[in-house]
Amino acid sequence: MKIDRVELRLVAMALKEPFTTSFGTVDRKEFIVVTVYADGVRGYGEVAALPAPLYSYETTGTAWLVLEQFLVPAVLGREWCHPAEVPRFWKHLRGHAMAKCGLEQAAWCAWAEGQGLSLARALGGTRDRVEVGVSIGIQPTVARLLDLIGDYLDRGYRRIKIKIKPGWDVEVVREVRRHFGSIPLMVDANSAYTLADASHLERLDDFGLMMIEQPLEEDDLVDHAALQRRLRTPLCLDESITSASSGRKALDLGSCRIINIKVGRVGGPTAARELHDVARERGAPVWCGGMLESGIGRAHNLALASLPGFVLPGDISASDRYWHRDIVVPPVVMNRDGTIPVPDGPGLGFAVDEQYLESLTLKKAVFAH
Ligand code: SMG
Ligand code: MG
Repeated sequence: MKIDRVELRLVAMALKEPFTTSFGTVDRKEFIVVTVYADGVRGYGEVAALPAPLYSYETTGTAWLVLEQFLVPAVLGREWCHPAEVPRFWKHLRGHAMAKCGLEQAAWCAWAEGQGLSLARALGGTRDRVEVGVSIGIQPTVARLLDLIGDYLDRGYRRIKIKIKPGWDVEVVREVRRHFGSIPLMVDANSAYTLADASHLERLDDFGLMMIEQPLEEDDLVDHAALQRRLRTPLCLDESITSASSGRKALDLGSCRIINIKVGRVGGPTAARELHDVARERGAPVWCGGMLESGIGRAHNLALASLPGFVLPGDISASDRYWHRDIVVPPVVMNRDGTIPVPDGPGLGFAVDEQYLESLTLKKAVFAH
C-alpha cells in the first residue's frame, strides 16, 4: 500500500459541558483529524493532543508541526504491506506520540478498508461489544456530582470514574459511596499528589475503589511503587505509561497493577497492541482510556478495546455524553446494558460526515506525493 495524499485538519468541537480535572478545564475540544488516501481508499485518524500542554507536553500546535515537517514526509509515497510497518518510517524520531498515532491510525483505517476488514478484526479484536464507563470531571458542588452519577447510572454506564484533587477527594468519595452503595467506582488524580500525601491517600482504602488512577507525577514510577506498597487499592497508571516498555517496567517494579491504555499516549495502534500483550503476559488487566475524542478517535478506541486483555470498562462513552452532534454517522450509541457494539463494517465502521467536518475545520493542509 502507498499513501499518496494526506490531509490535516485542525477541528474545534464544543463540548456539551466543560470537563474539569486537577490540571484545568476543557470546554471545547480542539484536535487534528488526519485523512490519508492510499490505493484508492481513504483512512482517518485523530490526534488526541489538547491545545495546551496540560495532560502531556504535546499540543495541537506541536503535533501539527511534527506531522507537517517530519511524519507526513516520512510516509508519503513509501510502500508498505501492513500498517504495523508504518511506525518504522519514524522510528528515528523521538517523542510526539499523539502526532504519530493520528497518522498511524489513518494508515490502519485505510488498510482495513482496502482489505474489507473492520478495524477491530485488523487489530486482532475478539469482542463484538465492549463494556464502557464514564469519566466525570470535578464539579462545582457534591450535589451536582451526585446528580450526574445518578443520571449516568440510569443510562446504564458500567462504572463511574470521578476526578479527584487535593480538597476534592476523600470526603467526596465518602458521599458517593453513601448515596450509591457499592457501585463500580474509581478515581483519577491526573498527578495531583506527591508521595508526601501517602497517608492521606491511604484513607481512600476504606471505600473499596476499583483503582486509583495516576496519583503521582508521570515520571514517578519509583514513588508509585512505594505508594502501591502502602495501599490495598490497586494503582492504575495513565500518563506514566508511554510505551510497551514503560508498561513492562511499571508492572515489574510494582508501580501499578492495572494499566489505562490510550492509543495516542503510547504512539499508535501498534504500540498499544504491544502494551496490551505485555500486560496480558503479566496477568495485569488493562482498559481503554479516553481523551474526549470525536467519533473518529472513538471508533479507533472501540476497535482497540475489543482485544482480549481489555477486561475492565473503558472511558469510551457514547457520542451524546460529549457532543450535540458528532462527526460520524451514525453517532456512537451505548446499549442499555452499558456496552457499545464494536463496528464490524470495513475500516472505521462509521461514515464521516465530511460536510460537517469541513464546517468545523479551522485550518487545513494537503500534502501529495
Ligand atoms: O474521553 O471520556 C473521556 C475522558 C476520559 O478522564 C478521561 N480522560 O486522565 O484519563 C484521563 C483523562 C484525560 C483527558 S483530559 C481532557
Ligand atoms: Mg487518566
